[in-house]
Amino acid sequence: MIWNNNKECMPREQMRELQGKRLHKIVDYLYHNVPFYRDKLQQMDIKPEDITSIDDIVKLPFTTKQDLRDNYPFGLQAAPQSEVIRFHASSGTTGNPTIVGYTRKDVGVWSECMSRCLTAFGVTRDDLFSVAYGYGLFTGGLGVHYGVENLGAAVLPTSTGNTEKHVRLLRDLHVTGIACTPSYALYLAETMEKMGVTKDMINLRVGAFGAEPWTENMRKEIESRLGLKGYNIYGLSEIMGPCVSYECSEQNGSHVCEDHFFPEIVDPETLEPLPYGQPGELVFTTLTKEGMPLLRYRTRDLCTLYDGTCACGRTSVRMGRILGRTDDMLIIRGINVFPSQVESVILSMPECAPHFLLVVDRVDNLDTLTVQVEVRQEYFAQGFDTFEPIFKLERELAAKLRSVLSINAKVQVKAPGTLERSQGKSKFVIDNRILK
Ligand code: DLL
Repeated sequence: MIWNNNKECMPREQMRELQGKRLHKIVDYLYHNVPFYRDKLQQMDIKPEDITSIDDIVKLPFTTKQDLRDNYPFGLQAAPQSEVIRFHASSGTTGNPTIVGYTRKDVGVWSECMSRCLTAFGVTRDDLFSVAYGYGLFTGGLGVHYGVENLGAAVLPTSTGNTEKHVRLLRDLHVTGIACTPSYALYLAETMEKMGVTKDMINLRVGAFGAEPWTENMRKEIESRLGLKGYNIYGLSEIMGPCVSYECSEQNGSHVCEDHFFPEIVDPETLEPLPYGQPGELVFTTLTKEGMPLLRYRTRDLCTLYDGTCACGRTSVRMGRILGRTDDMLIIRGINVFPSQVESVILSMPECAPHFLLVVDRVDNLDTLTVQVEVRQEYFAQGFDTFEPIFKLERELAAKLRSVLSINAKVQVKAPGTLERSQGKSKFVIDNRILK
């Protein structure tokens, strides 16, 4: 099913024309309302009338997270305060958080795009949808909430926390859909198992998972433990929130809401645009936003874009899975390591549960990597409480990690349930080097 046939299946030429018109308008709007952009454009000798087609996007300046921090809190806001009806803030581990203001029209566009996502996942007015992303400054909770309501399905605003109560509600209210982080979905499955609630006792059939990287193996695991079909949803607060792109029934990449968010891939070093099919840093320009529009915002997410009509009928550009982030890439003894590489090795071993932690340290001026991973309950029950099978698993895992990462990692296999669980985004890395 398609929510907005006109936009989601628009012929490519027509879409590019629409994007070009919208780009001109947004550049003009920023030029007249945001001194930061006016200064940048003037320095580059660009006037709004120079931007006449979407191809002109390459002439425009990039925007970085640092620009948002430097202009904290309202420096990049284009709409007057009286027009803003909501604020969200992105979680920043360092420095100021990013404050994003939305006008009434922005919230409407957001709900529209969220309804596109949910419809692509097969959600209808007959569904009861539990929104278990955090409600609050994070965009996950309220963002999905408004989309469910806009579509006409019923929303159960469970948010995070009190997972046992959540399980009881899923069972008693015959909840059919759920939105949460993939790691929370696994935590929910664990809680259900502890409570003796099997997947046959609940009615979940569709899951909207995102806000953090996840893999095909995690998808299989969540689907089999919760008895649903899991779909990817991607987004970021600076651009809107959840809804920037979404999978369809083909699950062959995530369709970008391109009439609102124009995607590009650039080389993160040279910032040169890269063609479809080549991985690089994902960059977005908001084409219709009023509150805080951004030109060529560098997401720091690494991925690949694909064009071509999808078998589902949508014509929009698709994003591959997020391969990593330019800023969560660890450099360990000079070698680039992405947590997602470690995850894929761990998930390829049947004995390992999808719960792991990378601990990076510096001992005698030498970087060390320790990978802690939990063993699955069923293996633990079969003798993993003795040392020998644990040592064997540690050796096997270390050898596999060495062949994939080209560095030696120390592996520590842990008992089930011992690594800390997160209800929001998971923390996969502790880098003790930063503290020294
Ligand atoms: O995480 C918005 C969101 C909420 C998306 C709920 C999906 C569902 P931020 O907190 O600003 O916004 O974090 C954005 O999270 O740049 C990615 O690195 C990561 N991310 C989001 N969705 C995915 C995904 C929300 N599906 C940052 N796969 C982004 C991988 C994701 N990473």
